[in-house]
Amino acid sequence: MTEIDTQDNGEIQEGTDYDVVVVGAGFSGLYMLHRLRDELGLSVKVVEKADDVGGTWYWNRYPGARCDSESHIYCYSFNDEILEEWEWSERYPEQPEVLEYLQFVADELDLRKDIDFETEVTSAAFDEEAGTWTVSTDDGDAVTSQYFVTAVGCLSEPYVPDFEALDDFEGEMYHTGKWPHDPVDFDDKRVAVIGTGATGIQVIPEVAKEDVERLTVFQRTPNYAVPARHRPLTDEEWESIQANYDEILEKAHNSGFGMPFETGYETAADLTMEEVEEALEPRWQEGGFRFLLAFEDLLINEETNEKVSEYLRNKIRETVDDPDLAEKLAPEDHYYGTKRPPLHTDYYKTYNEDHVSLVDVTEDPIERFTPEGIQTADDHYEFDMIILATGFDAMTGTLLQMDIRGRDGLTLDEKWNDGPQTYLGLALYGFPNMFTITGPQSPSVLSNMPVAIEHHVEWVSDTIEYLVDNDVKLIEATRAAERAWTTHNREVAEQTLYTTADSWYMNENIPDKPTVFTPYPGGIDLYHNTILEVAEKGYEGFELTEAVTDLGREGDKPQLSVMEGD
Ligand code: NA7
Repeated sequence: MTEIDTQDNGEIQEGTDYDVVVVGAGFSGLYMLHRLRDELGLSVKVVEKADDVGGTWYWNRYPGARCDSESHIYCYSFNDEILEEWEWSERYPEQPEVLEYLQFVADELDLRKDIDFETEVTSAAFDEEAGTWTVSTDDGDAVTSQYFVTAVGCLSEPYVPDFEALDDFEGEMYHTGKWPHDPVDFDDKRVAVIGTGATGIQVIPEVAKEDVERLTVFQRTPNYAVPARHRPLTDEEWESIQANYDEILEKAHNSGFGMPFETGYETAADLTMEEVEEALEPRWQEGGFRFLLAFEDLLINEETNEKVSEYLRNKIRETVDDPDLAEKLAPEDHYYGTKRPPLHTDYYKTYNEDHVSLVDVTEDPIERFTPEGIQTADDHYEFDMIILATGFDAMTGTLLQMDIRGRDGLTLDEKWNDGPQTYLGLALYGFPNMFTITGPQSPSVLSNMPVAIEHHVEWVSDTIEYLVDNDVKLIEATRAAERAWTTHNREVAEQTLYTTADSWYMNENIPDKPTVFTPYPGGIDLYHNTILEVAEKGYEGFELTEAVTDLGREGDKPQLSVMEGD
């Protein structure tokens, strides 16, 4: 155990170095620190791998990296001064602007002094006798705390497919999720991009615009992308946002996706294709996620979805000059919105450029990397640079990296062997006093993230306040509540079209990961009411323990991966 400098913190709870250790200094970790330290007066240590705040927005610096939520709602709502002082410049914030915003918040709230940067959590273990967490870091230190909060984001563990001889490639190779901080020079280079998810769709047009000799895109599955219609925000727009900010944010916080947009029609099932086009066209012209909300049953009704998907395929056919290429870019394998729906700026048009080409790896698979480039079944392609836009070990990847151990030394890895099991996506049976901000089985990636984050951070800090006020030492989800939530999550997902797609929502992008729908698909409004109700009912589904000695009850040991129906 190392010496802890406690000068900057408030009173330390007897027996631990900190009241709370938080992992991560992105949107969640920063707000968690502020709530716990400045509003509850607790001693908090935040541990962050990067050398600055920002989380996702620290790492994802690739050309074209931009948030698909509109800037005025991709922000904190809890602080009026921050809302008034910060002015977004464009409709969607680009990565540097979001990063700057989070740096601004960190400065305004004086958060940096309680963050250990360039420090990685290597393990977190619950000590049953003491009823505390011991959090170890890669610098050899370890600290104890009463509560352990993960604020690690949902897309923080870059995924690199196991391509044969990947390391043989002698040119430059970058993963979009770990993009260099120094400028990357594209001039006269032969560049490959592997992957056409939301990231590939952002990076491809930007790289094509650079002075590259040629750009070759390796596509496994095409994606439906809707135009972002990105542009600077005018003074009038910003004034109107400011004048109505409270109402806008309240609407976002009480909506299904965390966005203040109106839904359109109930269904497209009984509409002709012409009527569907008429309904969709204004939303297409307006751009952005309003398109998703044109029909309320988009994600539960195959007939509606097929019409919307066909509309989108037709848009691709209208834009791409080469009809064969257009068909390759038009998805037929999944329904629109069942994979994360990307927004784009000039994505499809980019394929009309002479120096841009597509390799469909379902027809011509990648066999291996070579020192000069990529060998497919049919061809050898030479490159100076390969960009991997191959996604993330989403939602559970970063949590599983950390060697988290609960009661009886049960590891998270063992517990989630058959897929994540949580109570409300916030807490785990067998892991007392641990909370997961935007954890698996919470709405997280199916919503505008800052909204989901604020709901969680506020719930966790209100809960800790309740525990402190009521002299409760330990809180733990019951096994029954966890099972019920896991079953509920699965049952709600099965009522939707989400489960029909091979997506990262289903963990399908990572070989050997159990196929299970991971975020909570019931809507952020419904979900938020549920967690508030749980608290109002005296933390229904949780066991609250006043003395640490009550812990470790005989016959109530955490079980390995028990799913309902196993
Ligand atoms: P995604 O959405 O997981 O996309 C990854 C892409 O990489 C996708 O097109 C994959 O094809 C492709 N991929 C993955 N493995 C391979 C192999 N082995 N060969 C060829 N192509 C491959 O990640 P993104 O970074 O685009 O987006 C993640 C989220 O970050 C995004 O939704 C935003 O919320 C921010 P596939 O579709 O699986 O066939």
